[in-house]
Amino acid sequence: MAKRGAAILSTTYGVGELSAINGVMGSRAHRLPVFHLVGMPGERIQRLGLITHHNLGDTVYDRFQAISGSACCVSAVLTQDNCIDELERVIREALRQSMPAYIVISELQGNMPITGTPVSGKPLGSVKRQHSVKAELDAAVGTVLARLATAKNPVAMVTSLVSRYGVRDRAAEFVRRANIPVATTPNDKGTLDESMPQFMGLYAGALSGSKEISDAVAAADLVLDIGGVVTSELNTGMWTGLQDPTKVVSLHDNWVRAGDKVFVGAAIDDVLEALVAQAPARPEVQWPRVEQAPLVGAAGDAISSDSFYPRLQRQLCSGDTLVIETGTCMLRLNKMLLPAGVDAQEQGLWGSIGWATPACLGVAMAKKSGRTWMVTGDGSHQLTLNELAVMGRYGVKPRIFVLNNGSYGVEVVLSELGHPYDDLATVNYHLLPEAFGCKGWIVAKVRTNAELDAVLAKVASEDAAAYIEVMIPKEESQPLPESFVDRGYRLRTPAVG
Ligand SMILES: Cc1ncc(C[n+]2csc(CCOP(=O)(O)OP(=O)(O)O)c2C)c(N)n1
Ligand SMILES: [Mg+2]
Repeated sequence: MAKRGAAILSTTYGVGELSAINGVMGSRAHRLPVFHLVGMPGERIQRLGLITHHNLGDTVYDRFQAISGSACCVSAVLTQDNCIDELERVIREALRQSMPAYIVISELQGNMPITGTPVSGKPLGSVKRQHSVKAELDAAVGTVLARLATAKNPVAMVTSLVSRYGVRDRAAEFVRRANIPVATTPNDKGTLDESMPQFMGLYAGALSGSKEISDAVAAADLVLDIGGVVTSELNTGMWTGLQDPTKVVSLHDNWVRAGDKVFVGAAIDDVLEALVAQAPARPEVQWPRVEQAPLVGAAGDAISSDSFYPRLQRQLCSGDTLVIETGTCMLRLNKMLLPAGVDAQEQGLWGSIGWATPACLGVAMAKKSGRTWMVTGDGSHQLTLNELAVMGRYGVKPRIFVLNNGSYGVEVVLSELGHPYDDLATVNYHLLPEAFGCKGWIVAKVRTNAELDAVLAKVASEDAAAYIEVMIPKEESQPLPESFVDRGYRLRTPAVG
């Protein structure tokens, strides 16, 4: 997004905007500036007090503004008279905070001539998002450099916020030049090129990619958090990965924290630029490396997660994007090493299932080169699978894997077996592309490793969209130990006395 600009979402008054609010709130959680445009009854209707549809049969016309507005960091009701000023304010604020904006315009105002002279701006992708205060910036950078100079075992973590502010390459350049081992948390999968020599793998406390990675972070005397790691339970291995605050220096969007020192007015792009220029390279040191998982599973065996992911991993090439749905696949894919030049998109914090299928459509439409891959569970896919029709209509060519285990499998993992509400309706997913008018797609339903290998070879050799229904045994989803689940949900009250 950051280099290209921002997205606009237009929905219908009331019914449409309320349906969209989950997605808009997800964009807020993941710091994406989406402009949500909504119409409303015109002023003639309002002044006459007429009752309209998409409302409750009364004359409260602004009923939804507080609801939709709360998903956004800024909002405006546009009129022909205020729209130039208001749009400038709204655009500026949405970009500054990298969060959605809510814009309402009545059906009448939408057709009015604008008062004033429109400002000729820059493409959104090139607008400077935050401005620094020099004294604070210098002090922040000086503090980071001083902490780096005295650290014996620094590690870095780079979060997706750097992508939101268009400084992902700058952050990677800093890590490379300074030669600091770096990890990413589950929410930040795909932010870094995982082939970079300093990359250690996934960090999530006890649920890290390997014990070596969690040990390396535990042994660090400085954790340079570039972007502000989200400390939710799922992002920290049920809070086992929370850091001692005295060890952490965090670079946020426009502020820096080092222990009890806080610098405000230190924009992340300016901080990183200064660090790239000034941080000395550390000498060669050893750190853990995440390895490519081995190919397992005999040809005639039923596909399992263990056999599926390494095969998928070997299909990904530089320039590709992998869209990851919330569910069992996210737990697996977060640990999978992405090949050089492959990035990933996921919604780990907000975690609304059904996100990935339309996100895959969006990514496939936005990408100018490289392929878009998507892995989703069947339960998640059921929420939004109608977007396949839109993919077919616009001729985009995603490579989609629907993992059919007939269940909300990760719910079983996080609770217990035997709840009928975790079972799903039986759907013949592989028939959907045909039903939705998707032409020229590679479509298959695969049960064995040999069938999977055959269709992957076809996908690799053709420039075509693909939709693969992958049968995964339901029995794979087994509950985690109770003690572990309790730690996440804080179910147990500590014994008294
Ligand atoms: C909108 C929404 N509803 C419910 C949930 C809770 N939830 C998280 S994962 C999940 C199940 C996902 O099932 P599926 O996509 O089939 O993946 P599996 O784990 O079976 O591979 C559910 C219900 C959620 N995250 N979002
Ligand atoms: Mg499932």
